[in-house]
Amino acid sequence: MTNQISASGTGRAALRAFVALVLSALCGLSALFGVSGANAQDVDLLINVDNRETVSLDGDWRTIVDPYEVGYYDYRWHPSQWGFFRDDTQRDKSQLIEYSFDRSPQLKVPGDWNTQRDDLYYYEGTVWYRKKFDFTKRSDERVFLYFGAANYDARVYLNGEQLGRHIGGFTPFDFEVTDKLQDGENSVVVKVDNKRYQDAVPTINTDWWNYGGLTRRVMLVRTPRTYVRDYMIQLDPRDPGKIKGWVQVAGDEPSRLVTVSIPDTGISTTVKTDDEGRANVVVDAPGLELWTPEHPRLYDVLIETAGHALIDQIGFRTITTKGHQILLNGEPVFLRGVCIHEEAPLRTGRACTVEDARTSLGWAKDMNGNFVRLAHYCHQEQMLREADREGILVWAEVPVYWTISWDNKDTYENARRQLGEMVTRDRNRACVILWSVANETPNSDARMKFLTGLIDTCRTLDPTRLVTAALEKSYQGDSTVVINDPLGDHLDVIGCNEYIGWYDGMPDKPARVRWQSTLDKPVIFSEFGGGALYGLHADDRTRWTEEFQADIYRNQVEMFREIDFLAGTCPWILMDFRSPRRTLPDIQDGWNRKGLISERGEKKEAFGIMRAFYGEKLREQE
Ligand code: GCB
Repeated sequence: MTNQISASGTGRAALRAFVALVLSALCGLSALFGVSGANAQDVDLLINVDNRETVSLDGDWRTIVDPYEVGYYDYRWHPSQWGFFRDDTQRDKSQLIEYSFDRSPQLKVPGDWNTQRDDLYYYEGTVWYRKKFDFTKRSDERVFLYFGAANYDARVYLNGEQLGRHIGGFTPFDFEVTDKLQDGENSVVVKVDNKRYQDAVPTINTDWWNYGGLTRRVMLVRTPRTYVRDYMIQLDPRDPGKIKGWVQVAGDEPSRLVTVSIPDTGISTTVKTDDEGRANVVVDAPGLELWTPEHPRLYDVLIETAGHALIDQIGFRTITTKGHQILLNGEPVFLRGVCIHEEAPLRTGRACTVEDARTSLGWAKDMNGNFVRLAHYCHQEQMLREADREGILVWAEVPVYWTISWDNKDTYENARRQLGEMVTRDRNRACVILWSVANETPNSDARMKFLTGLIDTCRTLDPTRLVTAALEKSYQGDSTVVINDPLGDHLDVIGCNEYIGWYDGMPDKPARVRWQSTLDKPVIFSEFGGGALYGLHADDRTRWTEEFQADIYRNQVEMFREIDFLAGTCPWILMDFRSPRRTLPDIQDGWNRKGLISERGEKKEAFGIMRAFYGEKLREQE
C-alpha cells in the first residue's frame, strides 16, 4: 500500500488497509454507517510539528558521496539488509572499514547538496548523511524522528537499525523511535538518493533542478504516551455556521475524551474517540470572523485530551464555485496569482527557511497579488503557514508532471501517497483553496484512470476544498482557442497553461485570439509568459529582452479582459529558476528566464504590467 515502512505506522496502517478492504467490499456501506472514507485512505503522519515539543537536528551533518552505492549493495550488487554504511561506531579495531563519517565533509541540513559544493552541482545519486546527538528519554513520552522532506528516496537508520524508507522528494515522513533511542549519544544515518526514473513521480523529464539531499528540516518530536496525532478542523462548506472535522488520537489509550475549543470565541465541544482513536467533530461556530486575504484572521484552536494539549492557528473560510466564479466565503473572488518554484530567492538552491517564504510571498503581494500557485510539487510547510498569516490563497500541487507512467500501478500508488501526505500535512491551512493533481498531461485512457483516481482520493481526504489540474489548450481554426480536455469534467476549477506569444506565435498574438469554454466552470490561466534576461534591452521584437517579455504580458492582459469565464491568472513565473534544460549561453546558463524577477531580486518590466493589472482588479473588487 505504501512505500513508507514506518515503525510507528505499520500496525495502524495494516489495520486501516484491512478496514479499507472490508469497506470497499461492502460497496458504499461506509457512507450509510457514517464511517468516513477518509479513515480508510488516510496517511499516517504526525501533523503540526511547529506547535509540538521538538529537538532540532538541523545543522552540520557528516556526508559520504556514494555514486556506486557501496554503502548499500555488495560487489555482486546484492542489497544489504541493513545498509553497510548504517553506522561507523562501536566496531572492533581489526575490522575492515573503508569509510568514515567522522573524517568526511559536512553539509548543511536543511539544504540541497547541489548548491553547497561545486562538485555536487550536477550530482544525481546517493549521499549518506550522519548526525550524532545526545538525548535523554523521559519515561512518559514517545519520540518520533521527523523529516520535512528528503529528495528522493531515503533509507533511515538509527543506531545501526533500519527504521524504514520513504519515497518522494517533497513530503514529510516520521518514524517512532521511542524504544530505539539510547540515553546519551545516538547516531542517525540517512541514505538519500535523487536518481531519476521513468516510472517515478516526477518522472525523468521535468523543467526544474533535481536538488538532492535532506532539503527540509529534521527533528525529534516528543509527545505524551497517548497523543493527538492528526485532525481536520474546518468550516462545513455546506453549512458554514458549523465546524466539521475529526480528530485522531494515537498511543497507549487511543479511546478517550478529546475537547476541541477556540478560547477566543467560547466554541467548545468534547468527543469520545473510538478504539482506533478516531472521532468526528461537529460544533456550532457562530460569530467566527472569517479568514480573507484582507483580514487573515487565525484563531488559536486547542485540541486537548488527558495529558496532551495541542494548539494550532487555524483560519475559517469557505471556498466554493458557482458557474464561472470562485466564491470565497460566498463572495466572488478573482485570483490575482503568480506561480512559484521552491527556488530560494536571492541565494538560490532549494528554499527551506521562513525568510525564503516571506520574500517570495512579499513579492507576490507587491504585485497586488492574492494568490500563488506553488508549482510543481508540495512546498515546505513554512510557506503555507506564512501564506495563512499573510492572507495569500494557495494552489498546492503534486509532481504528476508531463509524462508519468500512467499504466504502472506502483507509479499510481506513489503519486497517491504523495498526494495524501501533502493533503494530510496542509488540510488545516485556510490559505489552501485548490489541490492540483497534474500539470500538462497528454490525454489517454490510462491517464484518465490515473488522474480520476487521484481526484477521488483528494476529495475523500479533504471534502472542503476545490480540485484542479493545469490542462493544455487546443485550437479550432486559427484564432479560436478551446479548453476541451475531458479531465475538465472531473475538476471543480479548470487550470489552463498557455504560452501564446512565446511558444505559440509572437507577442502580439494573444490580443488576436478568442477563447471558448464548453464547461460551466471557473477557468484560471495557470501559466503564461515568456523569457527575458533582466537588464537586456532592445526593441520589443528581440527575444530575451525585457521589452519582448513585457509585450507578451501587455497583450495577454488585453486578452484576459475579453474572457468572461476567467476566474484568475497566474503568470509563469515569479522568479527565474534553475533548470538543466535551459542551456543558451549568456542568456539562460542553466536558468529558466521566465521570471518576472531575476534570481537576484531585480524586477523586470513585465512585473509592472501584472502589478498594474492586479491593481485594477483589486479596485474592481473593492
Ligand atoms: C510549462 C511547464 C513549466 C515550464 C514552462 C516553461 O508549460 O508547466 O513547468 O517550466 O512551461 O517555461 O516552458
